Amino acid sequence: MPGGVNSPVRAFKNVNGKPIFFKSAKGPILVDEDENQYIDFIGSWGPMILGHSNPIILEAIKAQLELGTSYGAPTSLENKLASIIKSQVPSMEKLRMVNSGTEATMSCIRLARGFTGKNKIIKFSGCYHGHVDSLLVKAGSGVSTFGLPDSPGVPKELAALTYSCPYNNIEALSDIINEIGDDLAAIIVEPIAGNMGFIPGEPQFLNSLREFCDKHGSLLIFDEVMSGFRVGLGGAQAIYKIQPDLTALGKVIGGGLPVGAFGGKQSVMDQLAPLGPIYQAGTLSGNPLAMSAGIALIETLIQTNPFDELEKASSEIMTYAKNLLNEKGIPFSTSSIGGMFGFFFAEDLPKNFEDVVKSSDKIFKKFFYAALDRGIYFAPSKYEAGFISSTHDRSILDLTKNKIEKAIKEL
Ligand code: HOZ
Repeated sequence: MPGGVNSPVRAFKNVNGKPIFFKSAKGPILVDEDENQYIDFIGSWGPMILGHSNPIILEAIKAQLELGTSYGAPTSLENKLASIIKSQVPSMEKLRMVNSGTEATMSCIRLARGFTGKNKIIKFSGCYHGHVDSLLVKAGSGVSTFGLPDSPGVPKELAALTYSCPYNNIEALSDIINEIGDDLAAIIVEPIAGNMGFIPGEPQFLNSLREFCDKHGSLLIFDEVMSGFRVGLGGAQAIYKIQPDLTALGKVIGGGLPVGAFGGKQSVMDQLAPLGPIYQAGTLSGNPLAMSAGIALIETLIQTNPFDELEKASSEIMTYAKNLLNEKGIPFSTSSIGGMFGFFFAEDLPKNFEDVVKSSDKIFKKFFYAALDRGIYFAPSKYEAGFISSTHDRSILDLTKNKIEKAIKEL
């Protein structure tokens, strides 16, 4: 496999390391092939919000396993998961299941173009929406980690239809919208960005997206693949009280199995085949194992609503680190919302991709390895977010603080 991996960031190339191969996981702990244990702050990049191998999710998967693993035909499970999602994210009046976040954003873009009859889209530098051709323009995550903002293989003619704008910058956005004129199909944004580190959108900025889209007859797409059911039950859109026209989901809604979903206004969604002319399909879409895992996870989240506790837990750890680092004169900033958090080696919290680039790579790498050597597993890139789970209990938090203190002493 190229780089030894099936997805670039996990190769550790950017931090001059080698990928770790894992063989098992339980609660907050990952175990590698050499029996080393790590306290996990990646959580499979989001889905493990209730910890690894959660018994409720395992039971749901086991029960479905006996009944068959894929029918390529409708099931009541798909309807159940769709209804549960809609009950928490009401802007998704209708939705469709797919197999990944990339598929979800890709389908949103096609639907927006087909519905509006327009071609151009705006995305924000450092936001990453999966490896979709139209969206690999100034993208975040692995694309930034490896300095490949505009991937070869994406035809220039297609990339030319994607306009990139700095995040949290209303003036720059307004200029681009004026330049595009009448041909803007959609604005796509991570309302809480998790692919240039963790950067929440500013409320004024996100509100301006809604206003611009309404004024220009364009669709507003919220990519909540990371933030959906991670920052709160209703995702970022509930926190900011903004209704997008379309939403892309993934990660948490599959309970650790491969799932994505996209949905929004009924008038838009009804343009999809077989009701309408815009095509989108998938053999494993709505896969019953994945649906069962997703239902079990989201029902548990609704019952337990762990988001305040998760936010307190990550901010306790990060504030502890900040105080120790600041005592040593090392600038550090951090923020958390629900089960997501981020940290930067910079005095002030970055507001956009350009700010993140300026934060120290050198100290990030040193800190990353000092923590990893003590069994703390943070994302191996400053362009990624952190994730915590409800199994990171008091003893795990104390152990993490203890290890972080030792790691910081070494810096
Ligand atoms: N693009 C993912 C995080 N932003 C990483 C996926 C992976 O390596 O699993």
